[in-house]
Amino acid sequence: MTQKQSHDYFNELKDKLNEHSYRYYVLDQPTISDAAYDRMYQELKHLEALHPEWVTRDSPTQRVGDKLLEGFTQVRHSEPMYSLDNAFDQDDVARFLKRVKEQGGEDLEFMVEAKIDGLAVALVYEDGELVQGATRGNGEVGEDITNNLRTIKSVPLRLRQDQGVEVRGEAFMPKAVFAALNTERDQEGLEPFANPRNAAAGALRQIDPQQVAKRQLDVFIYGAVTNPSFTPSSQSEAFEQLKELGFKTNPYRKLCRTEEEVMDFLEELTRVRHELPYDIDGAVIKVNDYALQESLGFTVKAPRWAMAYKFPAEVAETELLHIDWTVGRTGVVTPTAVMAPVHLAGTTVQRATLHNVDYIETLDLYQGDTVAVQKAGDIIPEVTTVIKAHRSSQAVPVDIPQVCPECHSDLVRLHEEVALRCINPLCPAQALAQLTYFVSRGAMDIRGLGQRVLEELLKAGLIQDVADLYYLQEEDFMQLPNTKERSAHNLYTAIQGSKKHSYERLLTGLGIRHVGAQIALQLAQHFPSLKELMQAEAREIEKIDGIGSRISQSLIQYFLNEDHQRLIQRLKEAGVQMTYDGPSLEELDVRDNYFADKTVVLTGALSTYTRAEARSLLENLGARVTGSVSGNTDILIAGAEAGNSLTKAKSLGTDILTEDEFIKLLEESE
Ligand code: 3BD
Repeated sequence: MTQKQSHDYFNELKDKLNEHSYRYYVLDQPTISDAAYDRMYQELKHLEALHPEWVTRDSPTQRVGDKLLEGFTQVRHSEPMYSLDNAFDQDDVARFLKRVKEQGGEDLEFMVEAKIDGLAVALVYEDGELVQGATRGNGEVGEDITNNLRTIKSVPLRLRQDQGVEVRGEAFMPKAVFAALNTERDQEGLEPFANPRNAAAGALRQIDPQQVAKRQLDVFIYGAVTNPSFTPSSQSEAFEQLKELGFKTNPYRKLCRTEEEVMDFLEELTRVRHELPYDIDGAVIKVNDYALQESLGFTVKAPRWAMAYKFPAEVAETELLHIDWTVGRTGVVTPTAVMAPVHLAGTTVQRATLHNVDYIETLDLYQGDTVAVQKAGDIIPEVTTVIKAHRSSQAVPVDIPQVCPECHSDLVRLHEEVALRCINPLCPAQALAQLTYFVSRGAMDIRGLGQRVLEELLKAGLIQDVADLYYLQEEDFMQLPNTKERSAHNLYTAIQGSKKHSYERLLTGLGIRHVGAQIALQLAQHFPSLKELMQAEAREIEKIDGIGSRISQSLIQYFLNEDHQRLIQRLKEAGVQMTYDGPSLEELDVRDNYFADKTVVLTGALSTYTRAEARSLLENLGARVTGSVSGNTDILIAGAEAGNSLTKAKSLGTDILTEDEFIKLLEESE
């Protein structure tokens, strides 16, 4: 083949791949096998490696780009992305339909669309090529997340016609992907995401597209900014044209002519919502005709021609069978209601949180009660009320345990606490919870060592406490079920590697009451070694800004305990670092930076750093980062969509920094 022929062949291959990718990811109707697709993809990659000059931005191999070093930049939308007024019941919907009909006449049409519970995004195409992708932001200004949106397989990198258009849609994480992700996070000892929406939001904020690609997001496009080459005259026509251009649109939509049709479709969506492979949280009802839309116009924030209908929270009633009491890391014993299985919001539910003893008393819960359960944030079921009318006259209140369900030692209820606590330091249930916490990201950060492995290690008698981890050999892991040489090696290396962390991580991992990661860091900055901290007197500890007797007493109690002393000794003998190696207080103070000794609150969405990163940078500069604005706050750092905190800071006259100002000051402080 000549160079020319082979380049033509390459282009044909690329076109074919794009077509199959479209059939697979957009239409959901593949016409070749995955294996055949993969062979073509590999061939394309091979040719691109031989001819780097042939690689174009719209090649299917170019979805995952480089990490962003500078964080996201802001972009102004060519036309604002409006909000929607909410309807919470059918009456609200009926009023909306009536109001619109008064202006548009009785026989106007409504497009009713499933409302995808994801994140609103905008995609800009020039000459058929994707050039920008952004978040909605505040509707006027969003963040440029082009490289992240390019990883979504149903986002066309090139349109089926070479034209310019800006479209709007909703990016989301399919339920199945979400479930798998949370299982994985659980095994790694990470907090699960509350719902697919949060998981998708977390994914789109990543600065590394490779990480985003792993999250397998998807998108539905529901609108576009009209321009001379994109001129639908109605929402139904817009959908047709969007499909022709190669966009994925949600099939759950219906053109309705009467109020009855609208209500019927809302009911249909309510019925099918849990069978859909993605979350919807309601419906959007839009006037179909664009000319009529225009004459109805907008309020300051929302179109007068559209309305969002929100599904009511689902409630189910079932019978309480018994209460499961589980012991956490700190010995707190939490109650879970075990109930007769009941169908709720798409899943069968038989367990629901009862929070704590106080909550049970407030509910006034009796054995065998009929209870109402609801999903909080639509994920974790919660018992919300007791149906007292169904209670039998002989019923008795539920039992509150006197002894730990695991180790049978007496439970205590410390004054002013809503929780019951097991205070036996040798309680095995506490041991697992404590180990899980010790290896978690915020503490010793031992990757790969999740709850499952810890459980097996405990069961095999290979460990009892956190110090034992450091005495494990590779062979020990190979005794565990399904553990091969390679993973045994990885676990061993990860544990050994964690020895050399600066000691605030160890201090966090010990799980001393009231001593979380931030307090541990402050303590480590003042006491350069664990030894010095252990010898410190309460009044020395309390000299630290923000640390009072509650924390100092907790530390002193902890270190007085001989079991704890032995544990620390064994950690030390195993070679776990017991000193601080971050910047010293002197270094922090000498720098005399803007943030030193200031009390800072972070609010709104930052685009350059995660909250945790910003917090850690500030703390390294000697600032104290707190959760809410008060008279003690020196500085508020306000990211996008800062809400109440910003209003409050303004009213208090607190110094307010924008994200840009914050970054500039950070750079000057380095
Ligand atoms: C969906 C606005 C209009 C074009 C304004 C009528 C508020 C999120 O499936 N149509 C949809 C969906 C959302 C929409 C419009 N059609 N706006 C729509 C929408 N099928 N979810 N939204 N949005 C998108 C929002 N997002 C974050 C914060 C505040 N508002």
